[in-house]
Amino acid sequence: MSGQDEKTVLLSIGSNMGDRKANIEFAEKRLEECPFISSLRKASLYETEPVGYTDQPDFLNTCVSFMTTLTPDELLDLTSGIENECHRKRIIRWGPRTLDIDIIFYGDQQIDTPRLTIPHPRWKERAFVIVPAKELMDLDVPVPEGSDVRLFLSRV
Ligand code: X6L
Ligand code: MG
Ligand code: MG
Repeated sequence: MSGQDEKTVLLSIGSNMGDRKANIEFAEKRLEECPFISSLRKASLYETEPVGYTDQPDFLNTCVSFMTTLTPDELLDLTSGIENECHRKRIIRWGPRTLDIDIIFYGDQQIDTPRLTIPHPRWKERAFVIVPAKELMDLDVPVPEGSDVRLFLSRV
């Protein structure tokens, strides 16, 4: 497990079922205690209206960034495992969920495999991703070409 190369990762986290704040804090704690993750930073929590499928409760959304030696696939296994620990059930597409963790950036890499598309293909359209991401994306953080978060803030 875990290669040598350290990458800066940005995750989007959302919850709109159960104790939303506790679910997000659970995810942050799980990430923080992973031995292959360091320098974790948390954005503020934002209450947001549902997008995509609107007949569901409001979300709490945030982002976290950290350094990791996990590969993208290992990171996806970790985040899916945390979603499952939080009793995520996949019933309705885009429907309510206790916990959703999406990988937005993995360094400046563009990844397209059956399991993973990074950068997340629709992050630029979503205020609930951009606004918290903006709190964490410093000038010196490497991101994929065309993916400078700060350039998209004016649209939301
Ligand atoms: C047309 C068709 C326009 C579909 C937009 C947008 C679908 C976003 C899915 C869309 C479309 C999504 C969250 C959410 C979801 C969240 C808030 C999704 C997946 N996740 N709304 N809706 N926060 N506020 O985390 O992002 S479902
Ligand atoms: Mg999502
Ligand atoms: Mg997801």
